Amino acid sequence: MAQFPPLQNDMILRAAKGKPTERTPVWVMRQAGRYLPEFREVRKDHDFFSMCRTPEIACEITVQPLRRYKGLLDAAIIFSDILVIPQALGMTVEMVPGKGPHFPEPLVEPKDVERLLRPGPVDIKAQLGYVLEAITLTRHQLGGQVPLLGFVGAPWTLLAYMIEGGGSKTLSKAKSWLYRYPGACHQLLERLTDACEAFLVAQIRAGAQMVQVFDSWAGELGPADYAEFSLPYNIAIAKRVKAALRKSDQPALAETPMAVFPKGAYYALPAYADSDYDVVSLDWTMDPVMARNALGCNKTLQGNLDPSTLFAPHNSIRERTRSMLTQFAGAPLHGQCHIANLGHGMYPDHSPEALRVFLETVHQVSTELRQR
Ligand code: 1CP
Repeated sequence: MAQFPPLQNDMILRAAKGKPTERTPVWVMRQAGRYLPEFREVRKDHDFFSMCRTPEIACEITVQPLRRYKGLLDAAIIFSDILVIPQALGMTVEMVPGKGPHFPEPLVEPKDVERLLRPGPVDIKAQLGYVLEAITLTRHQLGGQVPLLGFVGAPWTLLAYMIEGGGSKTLSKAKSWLYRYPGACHQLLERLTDACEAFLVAQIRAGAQMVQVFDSWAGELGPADYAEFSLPYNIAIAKRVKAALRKSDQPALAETPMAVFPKGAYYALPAYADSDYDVVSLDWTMDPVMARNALGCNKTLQGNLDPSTLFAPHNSIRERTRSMLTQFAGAPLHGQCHIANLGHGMYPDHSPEALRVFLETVHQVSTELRQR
């Protein structure tokens, strides 16, 4: 069992469990990435997935934003991608600079699922050991400054990429599969759920101190389709990860906070109230007061400043961040049970200085709000 340096700032972990914090902790989705010149400097000499597969490089990129925003970020998130799971299931995924992910051979018909489904559970450790190594290395490298987050893509979001073959405006291929081949979709979603469960358990055992399930395409499904093709799988992941850890030789790891980000699926919030997730991430279209009413007081909310706010003049970033914090600080929780974040990830054309303004404002305003 690895011995890691003692944690100096556990604010995010406390907030995730509903415990009081002296101010609102903050991290940002895609905090390591293309908006940072130091990321672009490393990226220009390397292929994206080779970077993910080299623990020293993944570690370096993970700590870049912590170095730049010294003392301002309350978590690191391991540099990797949600699409490493389709790769582990045997698919080829390339990252095209300036364009995004590309699958040269996406799933076209149900028999392609069988091609993926080799018998027996995917050997996550064999396939994705490089992510686990990167996590352990980074946890040591962080020296206990802040917690390290791990993640997976939700089964529905992964299925969408595997069928679309990349990003898409309408997801019409993935959605026509849902309607034409529901049986094959459920078979694939189950397979992905197994992989997500095994991968999250392995990430937590390797040193991840909180994990997030990114359901980035949740809002592309209407309420009934979400209830059939996404929600039950996401709910199962949290339940099964915690159960597996409880039964393991390190049962205390079952306390590791879990977050879910059902982007765009505001109608799904009440269903997560009774789930095993500790944290529900909100995108910027969701109203914090409405979300609190939907989820009740036993979940921590995360989010949700519109990322485009970072293109506004600095004073406007400050005002909008203050307004967001004030909404989350409404009764009955007085600003507790909130982790500040953007409502989605950083964009490549964001200015690093705009992010600094957001982070500093969260520190300053949330400290003030606690003193009221
Ligand atoms: O700081 C961090 O967050 C770094 C780690 C990280 C994470 C959590 C990366 C690095 N990707 C992700 C998750 C991820 N990847 C999601 C879920 C979050 C979200 O919705 O943004 C998704 C949907 C992906 C798929 C993906 N990978 C996209 C989106 C494409 C689309 O359909 O719009 C893109 C552009 C990537 C590439 C990628 N992943 C990460 C980085 C830094 C990059 C840029 C790669 C490059 O340099 O070309």
